[in-house]
Amino acid sequence: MAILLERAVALIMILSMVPLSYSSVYKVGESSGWTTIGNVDYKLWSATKTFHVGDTVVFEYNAQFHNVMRITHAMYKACNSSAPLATYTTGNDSIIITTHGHHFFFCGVPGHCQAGQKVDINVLRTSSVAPTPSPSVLPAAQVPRPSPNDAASLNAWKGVFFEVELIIMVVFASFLANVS
Ligand SMILES: [Cu+2]
Repeated sequence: MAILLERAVALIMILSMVPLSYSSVYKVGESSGWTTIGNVDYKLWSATKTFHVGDTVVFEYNAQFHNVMRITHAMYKACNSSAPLATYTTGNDSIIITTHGHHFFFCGVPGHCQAGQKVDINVLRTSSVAPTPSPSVLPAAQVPRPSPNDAASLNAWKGVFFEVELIIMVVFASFLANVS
């Protein structure tokens, strides 16, 4: 029984080290949150982040005064809230980014998008590489850009990790089934 416990703990430790370490949670606007107060520069906020597929963005706001709408690029540019792709209204909305490319959001309350309450979360195709230093440390131009080949091989490795995790989970499940 002690061996079983030891193995289980080891497996859980392995699992906790694998792909979960790749995803991050980003609070939009940091301590300011999602607001029209204080002229938060969401464009700048977004530009200082390196988003990856699997990351979570959190919109924190007073639900009496704001909301979150996911919209197309055209709607984003025009601040057109007539046909959002999705609307969030809890005041604490966690949205997992599941695809590469641009993800546009704004507040659908009249006038708020025009006042700057809009953000473009851009997940670069090569962004699955190690996190780059923050722009305050190094100007973006000096940050060495990984070659597409490096990114591809890293993506391949990520795939392998996911597979390994799956295999471990299957083995673990059958292992438990055998014991009981
Ligand atoms: Cu608003």
